[in-house]
Amino acid sequence: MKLYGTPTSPFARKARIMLAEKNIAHEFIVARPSPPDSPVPRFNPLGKIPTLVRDDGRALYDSSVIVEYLDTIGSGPKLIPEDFESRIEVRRWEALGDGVTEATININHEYREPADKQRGPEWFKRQQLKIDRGLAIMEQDLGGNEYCFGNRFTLADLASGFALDYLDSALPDYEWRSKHPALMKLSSRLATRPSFISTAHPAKT
Ligand SMILES: N[C@@H](CCC(=O)N[C@@H](CS)C(=O)NCC(=O)O)C(=O)O
Repeated sequence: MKLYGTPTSPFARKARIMLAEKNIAHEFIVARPSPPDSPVPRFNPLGKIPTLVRDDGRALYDSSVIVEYLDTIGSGPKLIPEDFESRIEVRRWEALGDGVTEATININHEYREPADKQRGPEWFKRQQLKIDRGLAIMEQDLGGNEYCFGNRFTLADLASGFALDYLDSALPDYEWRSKHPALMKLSSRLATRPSFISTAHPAKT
């Protein structure tokens, strides 16, 4: 199978961490979604990464569908629980990680616009609040536990981890650690996992 994405895309990284956790052989095709000659829209009408192309040629998107597919076909412990209530709870964590990441992307992209073209402070504040409130709930729900859900690594940890790492990478001045000691510890623990190490965002030069 082939995963289309870029080394800096947070949502592609989410899928790549899952591929690594589940020991799934694949080809990582580096492709940006937006250039006119991008191969991505051929497989994904939405023109977004990650896009997974299965060996039978069928394409899957978005990251949420991709991680469920990979969790089911890969080896090792399941990262999305079977039990309904547990699955819904892990999916809620995933939604939090995805939502914090979307707000981070929005702010990061807007900063790249010329100052006179940027949306106003109210817009920035709204995005910032999504991150602030998202992290506050993650901190509260993690509490003193080692894992976001249950007693082992799941998609809930994966989702929190990719969101926090992208926040560090995209908005390095956003200081979240002092107010979120549980998330800080979680992030440090996740940073030692081979799946997080092998997919880490490239260092900025
Ligand atoms: N909800 C999507 C979000 C994916 C996404 O926003 N990907 C970005 C790169 S990180 C992208 O492809 N942006 C190009 C576009 O939106 O046209 C998912 O979970 O896969």
